[in-house]
Amino acid sequence: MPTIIEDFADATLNVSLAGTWTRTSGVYRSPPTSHSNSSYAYLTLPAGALTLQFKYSVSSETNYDFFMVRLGGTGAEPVLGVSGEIGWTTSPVYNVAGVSQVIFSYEKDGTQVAGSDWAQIDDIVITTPNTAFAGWGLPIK
Ligand SMILES: [Ca+2]
Ligand SMILES: [Ca+2]
Repeated sequence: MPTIIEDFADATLNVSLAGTWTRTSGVYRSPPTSHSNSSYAYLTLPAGALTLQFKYSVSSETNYDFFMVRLGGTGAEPVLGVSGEIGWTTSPVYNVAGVSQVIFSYEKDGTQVAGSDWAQIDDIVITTPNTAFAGWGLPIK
């Protein structure tokens, strides 16, 4: 199955990302974020995307400043919400059929920071349909 991989090793991205996170030291990282604020990275999936997987790490105030992932719009329930000191971890494989946007966020409460005070993602893997397959739709003889 065709895959799109983004390792953030250089400035040319294979995926469509917007928001305030930036490519830093070969990863994609939340910017300095003040108390009671959030920072976002918006990943627009290619049409027909099937699955999404990525790596993440977090260094934040445990139970108060969170890395969150939502499949869909800002109102979608998070599929991942973690805090504290989390070394590089590979996410589950998420089914993103029918999803056009994935939102990564770093969301902070009103006081205190801990650790590096950031969330990071890397090694995004998106699978897409085999576009080379064009058998269906041919006239039956
Ligand atoms: Ca990387
Ligand atoms: Ca905090």
